[in-house]
Amino acid sequence: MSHLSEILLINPPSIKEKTENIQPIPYGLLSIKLYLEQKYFQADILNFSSVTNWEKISKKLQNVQQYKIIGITCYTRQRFSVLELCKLCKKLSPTSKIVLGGPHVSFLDETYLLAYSDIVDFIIRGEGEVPFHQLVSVIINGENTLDQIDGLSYHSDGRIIRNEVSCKIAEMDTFPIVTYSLDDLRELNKSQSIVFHFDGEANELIAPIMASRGCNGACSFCCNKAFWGEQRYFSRDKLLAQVEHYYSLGIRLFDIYDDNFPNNKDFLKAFCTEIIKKRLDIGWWCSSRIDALDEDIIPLMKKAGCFLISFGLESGSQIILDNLNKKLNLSDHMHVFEWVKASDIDLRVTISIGHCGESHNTITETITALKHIKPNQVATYLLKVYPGTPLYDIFCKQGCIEDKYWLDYEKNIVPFFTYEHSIEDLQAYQDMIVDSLRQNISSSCHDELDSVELKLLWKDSLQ
Ligand code: B12
Ligand code: SF4
Repeated sequence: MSHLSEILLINPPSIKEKTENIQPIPYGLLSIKLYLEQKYFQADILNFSSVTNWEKISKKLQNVQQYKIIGITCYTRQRFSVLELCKLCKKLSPTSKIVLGGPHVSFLDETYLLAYSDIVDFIIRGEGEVPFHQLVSVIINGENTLDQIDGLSYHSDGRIIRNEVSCKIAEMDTFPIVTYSLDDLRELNKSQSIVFHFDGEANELIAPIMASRGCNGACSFCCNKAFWGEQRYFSRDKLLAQVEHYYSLGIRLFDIYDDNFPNNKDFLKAFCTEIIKKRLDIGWWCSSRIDALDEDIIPLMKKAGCFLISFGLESGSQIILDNLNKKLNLSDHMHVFEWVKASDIDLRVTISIGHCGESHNTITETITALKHIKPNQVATYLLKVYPGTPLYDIFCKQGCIEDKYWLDYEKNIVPFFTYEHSIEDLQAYQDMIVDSLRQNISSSCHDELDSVELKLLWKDSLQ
């Protein structure tokens, strides 16, 4: 006899924000569902990423009363729709407990719990699998107590209680291998960003895989360090099992979601060697810090199917790199780009515009660096401020923002870092970069007004 699930996990829409939610079933939400299954709890997932009106969502939530716990992912970009969804769920099922998790609410838990005490019951800060399972055990089985749950924030006698986060040390291999169904992969692959990166191969299905969480960097605009802590890897065999699962379904292309996949050289070497030994005919791309790669490993990565590496260059100016706490000397690592190109791996760099100290001169340095590096792809963004980042703290201290900003439906989706420059200045800097590359651009893609992706061709005559 099948048992009705008492746990619902929801990927929110982006109706209020009027943006595209490019995550049809976020990797993290799927990981939580699969982790619960390991612990013998069944959870249903509702994916509202492409739903554009609340009537449809209400209809899909008709049976919501059956769920004792409703968990919703909250990234900054969907924060208003998440609140609308909480209101709707509480209206339809007042006794269900609503739990939020994800990088936005993890750093604004008190703000949200105080402002929305009627519709948000719990917030889990940071990594979700273990604490969500602990919470489910308390609510459904009456096991343990709330104060034993890592990283849980909740109401108690008119106060907000914030439990310490300690489960970051959970062994990665205790988590499940995340595998999407073919239908979900098809949905995921509609994302503009994926189509752009994989170009001609866009007809083939691409699967996201992950070897690690966290990053050894601590850049000022990124919440990674505060969110995940030190970088932790799955075992090589666990990653291989993920690849081989998809391989057996005919999938040959992989998007490695890690922030700095190559950081652990032994892991990378062992992974590439196994792919080659097993003759898995796959293609994959990954992100890397510039200081994570050495000359020997890059040809091995190529042999194992790596066709693109994306580097968070951010700027060609050492002053800016120091200001944003990149913790590397660019001139010491410029040869990495040469090694990548020499191995016939496509080179992508991302540039963020508007850090402390940005000026006409630093932008000129960035342009000079780009012309020297000659990447195949460049993505430029105007710097935005996300909660949980050192940049956000600077913005707060300067009185440019306060936590309640995020609750105001009238406010811009995510604020630009306008501490030193206006948005117009930042756009002018972005135009400077794009204009300087104009004759090398083979195609471009404007994800939004503030972000431009370029594919570049470098002919000898233009060098
Ligand atoms: C892959 C990725 C992308 C892909 C998305 C592909 C896809 N279709 O999903 C691409 C490249 C397209 C992308 C784009 C962007 N991204 Co992105 N991306 C990531 C990345 C590297 C991995 C996401 C992931 O799957 N993580 C792994 C899973 C396991 O983690 P998770 O989803 O966070 O889930 C865990 C917890 O959050 C928590 N949790 C999550 N949901 C829930 C729900 C409940 C109920 C509970 C209890 C817990 C919980 O538990 C989960 C398991 O531990 C993260 C950085 C990172 N390392 O996480 C950035 C990240 C998510 N991206 C970010 C940003 C800012 C962007 C962009 C806006 C960047 C830009 N300038 O354009 C765009 C816009 C996206 C959009 N339109 O919405 C930020 C989000 C910050 C924020 N506060 O929201 C992150 C965190 C990077 C960072 N450190 O700043 N991104
Ligand atoms: S290197 Fe990338 S992922 Fe790591 S802290 Fe810096 S921006 Fe974040």
